[in-house]
Amino acid sequence: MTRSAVFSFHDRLPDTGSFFDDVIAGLSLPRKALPPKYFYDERGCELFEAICGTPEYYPTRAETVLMQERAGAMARRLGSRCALIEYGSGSARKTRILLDALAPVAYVPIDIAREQLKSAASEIARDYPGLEVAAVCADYSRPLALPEIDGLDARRKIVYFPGSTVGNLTPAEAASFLGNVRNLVGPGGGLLIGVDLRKDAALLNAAYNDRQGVTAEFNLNLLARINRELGADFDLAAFRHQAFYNEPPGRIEMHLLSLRRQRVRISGRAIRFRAGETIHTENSYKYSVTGFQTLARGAGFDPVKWWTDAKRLFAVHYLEVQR
Ligand code: AVI
Repeated sequence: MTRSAVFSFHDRLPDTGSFFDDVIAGLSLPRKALPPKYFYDERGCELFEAICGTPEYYPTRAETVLMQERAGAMARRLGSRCALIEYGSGSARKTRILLDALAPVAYVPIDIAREQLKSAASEIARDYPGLEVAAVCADYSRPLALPEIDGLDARRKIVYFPGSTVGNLTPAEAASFLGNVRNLVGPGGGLLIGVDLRKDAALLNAAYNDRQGVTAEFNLNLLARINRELGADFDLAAFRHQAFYNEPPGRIEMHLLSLRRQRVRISGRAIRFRAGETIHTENSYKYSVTGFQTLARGAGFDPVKWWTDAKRLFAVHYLEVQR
């Protein structure tokens, strides 16, 4: 008997009104900033995929090799017959390595990028017959409720959060995010999370300033998106990509630098820029193993096990809810 794909799609994304409000609020701050979650429109997703393939951007390759080498050991730690919930599933390439080793009963991918989520999740449903796939389009930086699918409540829940996206939150935001995850998975639940490690500044600076300029285009696409979706008139040639490692807090900062004094209109609102002023578009925090474990403990998780690659570029941590 062939088993058919079980696939459902749950749309929980706020409307574009919140995009406009967030953009105006961010650009009205004394130090202008925009939330990095808005990078990921269709073009942004394509550009992020391209970043992952640049010679300089090591995290994706390091994490993929780590998953290929250690997925069996990870699956043994996580235990079988669980429900796997993935945050920021994107193209879900690393997920397949984990799904092959873990064989969960349900897979709940959650992402803000609707089209990419739809296609990646439906392909997984097709390729893993018998696996219940319930995709949720949502902003997982806020608390969320899981879709009501058969038997989910009774299953041990494991959240998978690869890609070091936790690094795009400040440590305080990361602590509150981990607290939300702890509440979602509940007692007995776990979290498998990919975290980029601290390392030499030269390697980090190169990773966010690739020679082909893909990261620059990814950063500038945020302004292009605001032009497209909110009817703004950003002149992309009047802004430049900037990324650097800020050693004391241990984070890469990405900015868009205004090359001249200028005024931009966004749906009738005027925003002024000084020459040399920046919009802070992203932080990417890097954590030592102990630094991340301390953060996790503070959010109610026990660190159980961690794995790294041969070059010690990247770590995957497995955490369980404290008893
Ligand atoms: C998604 N996130 C973990 C990436 C990072 O490395 O912080 C986003 C990125 N920004 C520039 N390059 C990649």
